[in-house]
Amino acid sequence: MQKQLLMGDEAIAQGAIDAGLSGIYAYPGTPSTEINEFVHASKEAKEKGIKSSWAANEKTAYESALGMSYAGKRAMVCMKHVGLNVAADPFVNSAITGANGGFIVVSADDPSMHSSQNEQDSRFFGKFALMPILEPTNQQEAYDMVHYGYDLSEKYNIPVLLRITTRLAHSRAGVARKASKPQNEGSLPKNLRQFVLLPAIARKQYKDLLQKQSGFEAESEKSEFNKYFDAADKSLGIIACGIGYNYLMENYPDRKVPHPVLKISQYPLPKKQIEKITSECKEILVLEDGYPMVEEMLKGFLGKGIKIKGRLDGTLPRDGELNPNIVAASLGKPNTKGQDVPSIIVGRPPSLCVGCSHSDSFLALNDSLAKYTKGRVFSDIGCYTLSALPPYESINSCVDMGASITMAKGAADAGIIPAVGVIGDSTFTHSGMTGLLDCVISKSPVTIFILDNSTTAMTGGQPSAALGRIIDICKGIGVEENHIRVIKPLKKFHEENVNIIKEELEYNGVSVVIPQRECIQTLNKRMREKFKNK
Ligand SMILES: Cc1ncc(C[n+]2csc(CCOP(=O)(O)OP(=O)(O)O)c2C)c(N)n1
Ligand code: SF4
Repeated sequence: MQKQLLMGDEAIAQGAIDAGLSGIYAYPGTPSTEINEFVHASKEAKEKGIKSSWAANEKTAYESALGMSYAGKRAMVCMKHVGLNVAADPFVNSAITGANGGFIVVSADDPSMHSSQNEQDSRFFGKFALMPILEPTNQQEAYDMVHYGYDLSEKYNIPVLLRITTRLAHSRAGVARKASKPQNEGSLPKNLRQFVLLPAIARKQYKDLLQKQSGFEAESEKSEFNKYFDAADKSLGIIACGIGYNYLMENYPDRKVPHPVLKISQYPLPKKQIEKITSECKEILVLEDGYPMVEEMLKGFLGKGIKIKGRLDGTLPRDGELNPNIVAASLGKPNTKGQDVPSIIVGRPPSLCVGCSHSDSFLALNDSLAKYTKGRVFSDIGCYTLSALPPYESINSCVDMGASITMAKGAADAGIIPAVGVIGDSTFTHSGMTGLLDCVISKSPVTIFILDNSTTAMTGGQPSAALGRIIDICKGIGVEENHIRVIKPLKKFHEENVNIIKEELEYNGVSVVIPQRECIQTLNKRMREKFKNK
């Protein structure tokens, strides 16, 4: 079959479609978003009746995928690395329930934080949950690993974590596809108590999970994805994990590395192969994109024995993503860095689009808060976070999805009044609703802005679960109807909006202000499509 040029994310999606996927669930987040988008847009997936859904958050996505696996079908859930924090409860527990139909969990890490609040390494989560982990080196492996991962998942009845990083997710390479597999017929778990984690059952299941570990290790030992390449110069041995192997090979265009190399793309670590390279070589260099997980494991607590080089001893930077140049420097090779960026190219700080509804909302909020001291606006994650920058400088926090409302509550409890929370519509249904309920229950004096632009703009305009529901949700949660105020964020309504906001800032209870105007990017897109179809 001819190769297809695919991004890492697309290779995973195509791999899943070809490997008999029945359902994929996701909440958008860079760099994972394109996996579900690809399945969503795939004609083939539609013809095969594959379910593809955007969930309200990563936890609900995870549990829906687990339910599909329970029914004996092959399932996938995708998220960015911080999404795995949100889904951590079902993630860790599902290692104990195990899977029925093949279940792959894709977590896309973002070392260097291109578009994230942190650069946590999902491999630690996989290790913590005692799950097998796959970490592709390139797009072809990403595709192949989905097929392999489903077989592994069904062989051991275990969810499998597929960990990728930004560069692999978003760069393209030729991918050869395999023959397409039919979907599973569907079957209930043989043991109907498998998913019932009552303590007595969970204790037994946990022992089963522990027993499976030797099997997982044996699979890693013989895995086609973990390879030992021998070489003459044993002064150094290189352990290269995931995309780190790609960066290493870019430094050897003839593919002849003078030192032994152990390529790792499947965990738990293959102990025998690790023993071989560490016993044969004088020093070890560990290349891993993310935290120094393997390096730490090899060093041990006391750091005695063979010299291990990597991120911990300064051979490689402790933070940020790897690249071929950084790897070259760690090998003592000349810097292959390209030409400097010409001075004519100036950096452009990110900013809200011209005409963005958030812009009018923040101008109104700023004017309403003018008589108070600064430091009262707790925000969240979305396009609106850009209001931290000039010319708005409106917000004072951005921690994790949903934290705006609850931080405002805590600050109000501490006496900061008025305390304002600012959250986007998608973020509100992701994890803001429960915080609002906390506010209502304790009658906190907070003013919550739910910026309703009818989409999940920051990640490219996926549908928002909040669409058309925000007012009813707020009412349902118990916010008083006369303190749910809808405004139109447009310059011509500025004075009117400022007055409404001021009234709510003065109210000694929970009030919600909902600026409602569609994101101009999705509006433009909708209009273009409308005219195209005319
Ligand atoms: C736990 C988690 N999941 C996903 C993301 C990626 N992400 C950042 S903001 C955002 C949603 C933004 O949508 P919305 O709240 O509607 O604000 P908008 O961008 O439309 O202004 C998403 C999905 C994230 N940062 N954290
Ligand atoms: S994409 Fe939409 S929400 Fe984001 S800055 Fe642009 S107009 Fe505003």
